[in-house]
Amino acid sequence: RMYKRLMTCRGDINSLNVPFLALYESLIPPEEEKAKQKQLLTLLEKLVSKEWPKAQLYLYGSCANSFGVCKSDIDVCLAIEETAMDKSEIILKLADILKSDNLQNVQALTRARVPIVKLMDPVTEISCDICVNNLLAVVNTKLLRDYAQVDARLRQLAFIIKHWAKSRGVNETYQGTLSSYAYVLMCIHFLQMRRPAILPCLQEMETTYSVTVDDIKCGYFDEVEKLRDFGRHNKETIAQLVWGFFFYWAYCHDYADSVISVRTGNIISKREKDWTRRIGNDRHLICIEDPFELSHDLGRVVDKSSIKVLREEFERAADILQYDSNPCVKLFEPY
Ligand code: 3AT
Ligand code: MG
Repeated sequence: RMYKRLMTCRGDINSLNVPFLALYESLIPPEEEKAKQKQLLTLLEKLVSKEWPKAQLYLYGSCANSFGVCKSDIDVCLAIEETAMDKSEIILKLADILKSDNLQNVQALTRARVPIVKLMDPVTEISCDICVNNLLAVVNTKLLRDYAQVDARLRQLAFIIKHWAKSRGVNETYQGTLSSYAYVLMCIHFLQMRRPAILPCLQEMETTYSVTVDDIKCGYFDEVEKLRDFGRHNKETIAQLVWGFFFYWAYCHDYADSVISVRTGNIISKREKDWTRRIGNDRHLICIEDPFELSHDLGRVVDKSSIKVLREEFERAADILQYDSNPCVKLFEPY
């Protein structure tokens, strides 16, 4: 009965379009911020090239995938062919190089899952994480950025979902909730599944961009300027989509059997992936396939207690959007 009652959203849902779009606009980083990021990247390039003339730096993550809100940290990848040193040694060496300049709080985190150097640049006041040879992240950053070009509603939806997740404390992988990257994939998948579809499945189309990284072939259609009117037959508004997103994750997703897959633009079964039982620390309680690293479930950080937290938050959000008299305030209330 609950399901039936909730199947259609409230009649005045579109009154939320204005506040949602205002929130989205307020989260977009100003142009000066982009310029400062470039400035810091140029400084880092100069310092790194003294030691490693052939090395390259790439921006990745939210500063480059177009899903970054204002005042985010930046993520940088150092691409280097260095056979004499292992990753930890490179990280330590990199930290030494950067310490010699007037960068602040330079720290080498060699034991993290992804080893990084952290630092803060006092001139631009930007904090930055630098990883080594994590080129899959550079490629998945491009995929996300390309999807954002297809339909403006993706960026709007993802900003609102990320803002909600941060406000509600469910964007903390170390506490068993989901990464920003996972939330953006959930948004892309949700828009691929609308009927008519709002987003295509770029990996199922003709390959116009292709790279092989760590033996993984990453290819997809990246001429996205040709897809600008792809979603025109679907007139759903941002308010309807935000409601639909939470409604899906609260009441429709089959947590027992389903894996969401941006790669196929479809739902696939856990059996097909052999993700039906816990292996080591991978519990597969909510399954989100990485678009390129197919054995990688972005939900693997979620455990028995955090899945409860997540699902309760999805239900809370869906119910607020359905019944609350002031949903825009309530939805983002700090937890
Ligand atoms: P924030 O705005 O910083 O919250 P973000 O998009 O920068 O969002 P993260 O800082 O969580 O997201 O991650 C930075 C990038 O690293 C995003 C993605 O390109 C890559 N990445 C993150 N987690 C994973 C993962 N589990 N598997 C593969 N790539 C990942
Ligand atoms: Mg980031």
